[in-house]
Amino acid sequence: MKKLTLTLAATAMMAMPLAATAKDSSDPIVIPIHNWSSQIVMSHAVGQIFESMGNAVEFVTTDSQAVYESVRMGDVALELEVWEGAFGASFRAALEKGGLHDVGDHNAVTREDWWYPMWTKDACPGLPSWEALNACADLFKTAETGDKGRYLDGPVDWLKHGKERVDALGMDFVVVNAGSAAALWAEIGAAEKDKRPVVVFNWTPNFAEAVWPGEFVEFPEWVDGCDKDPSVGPNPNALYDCGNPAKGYLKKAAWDGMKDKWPGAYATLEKISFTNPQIAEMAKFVDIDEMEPEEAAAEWLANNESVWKAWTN
Ligand code: TMO
Repeated sequence: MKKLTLTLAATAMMAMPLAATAKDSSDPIVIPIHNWSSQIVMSHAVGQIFESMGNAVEFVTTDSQAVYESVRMGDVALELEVWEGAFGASFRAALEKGGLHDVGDHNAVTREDWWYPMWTKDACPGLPSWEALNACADLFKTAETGDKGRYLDGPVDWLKHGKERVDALGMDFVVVNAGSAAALWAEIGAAEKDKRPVVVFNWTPNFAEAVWPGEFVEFPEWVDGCDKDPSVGPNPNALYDCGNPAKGYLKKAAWDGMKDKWPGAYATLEKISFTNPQIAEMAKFVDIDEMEPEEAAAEWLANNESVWKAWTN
């Protein structure tokens, strides 16, 4: 019996193409998941691609800043959405320490910043300039914010530094952090009925652009070092006195050990590249169509076989 098994195994090995000699580990590839829809759906889509190649995959929900430390240590294998605006600083810090590397950019241009639906501009026609927004601060007053305007920022772990920016630029706004991405969409949705002016954190690519036409507020242009060197940006004594990059990158990152442990999956990761419309659609499946992320990922893969199958050879 034992002999027969060995013979079968040997036969199977001989039938394998030479290129498959470096085989992926059977340990699960651990993929981190965060708190916005495109990242969750994309992570499941890539997990399902890896599974189609015979790999085991596990998902773990992690903080979106601390994850760079987790990738560096190999606790998770990769990160699929490194947004320049929100995570560039944590990514760069982890790169300097070593243990993770840049696996290239998606074919996408990203922006994350203060944003308003178009009806807000009807009430404050000087927009999109930040000075015009500030002159209209009265329009955004709420009971909670007193005589200052309300700005609903993203959840705290996205580290948008809204409060620091308000201080650095001397703005008449109070920054409130949303508890979740869903709270941002609820704020816009609630304002829509009576076209109440609102300004909230938003980003692109995202489903929101197809639902609510809108614009980003134009702050002083991002300059490298604006988050590290007070002399950079218009206020010589403050950090965060610039907008986020208007043409930010969206990168993939991997643990340095991934290449040797799962060479097949790593080769696919190198080729993976999603576009702005593809990423926006992933978010839409969850935020508009109310699919579960796994289901949304499967739907996306079923509709786009020619896109992702090319990444697996
Ligand atoms: C990290 N995000 C895309 C939500 O700005």
